[in-house]
Amino acid sequence: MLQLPRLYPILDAACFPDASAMFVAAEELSAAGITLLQYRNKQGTARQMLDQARELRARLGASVKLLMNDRADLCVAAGFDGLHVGQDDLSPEAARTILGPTRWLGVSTHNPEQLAEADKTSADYLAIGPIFATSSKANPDPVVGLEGLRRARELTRKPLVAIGGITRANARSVIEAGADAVAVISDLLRDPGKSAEEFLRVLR
Ligand code: 3NM
Repeated sequence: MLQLPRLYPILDAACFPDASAMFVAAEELSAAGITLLQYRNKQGTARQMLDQARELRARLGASVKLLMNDRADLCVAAGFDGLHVGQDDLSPEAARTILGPTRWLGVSTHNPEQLAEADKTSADYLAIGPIFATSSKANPDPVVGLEGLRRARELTRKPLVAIGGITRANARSVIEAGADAVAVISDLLRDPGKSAEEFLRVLR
């Protein structure tokens, strides 16, 4: 089974004024010691996404595992290490046929039914959220809370990623409720390097 680092930053292209600002943030996160990063772009064209993904791969080298959001084709084309799919994307098994057996596959879930379903697939890890209120996602599902996270923990032995509204202030409580890792967008945007260092410190 895969061993996830406790901090799982997500770079959302929509949060940056341009691609170069996003690359700078990625390099700061890497210098701070993160080892896993998801690239998320809900608005770009396939070509823009592939260009940006390849640039991330080239800048970050092999010390950071890179996961693509949604797009199995771009994951493979960019030489990424894995894919993260949501409930409306390719099914885990369809994604797996494109990824092959060794790339990582993660699946978003938002309630116990989805989690139990995803647990039966070849997903390498499962995500559950939103744990807390979030403004980084359009039309988020209802908040599951720490109680929902504890229940999720009982439903799977796969590595469990918590997402949604997680900050340096509440990250520790999320790990204590049973998450193996915390996925974070907004609390890493301002001064990414310093924020990542603080996350890594509280999650140690
Ligand atoms: N997925 P922030 S919540 C991308 O519930 C995403 O599956 C969610 O951003 C889910 O750390 C979310 O700024 C947004 O809250 C996470």
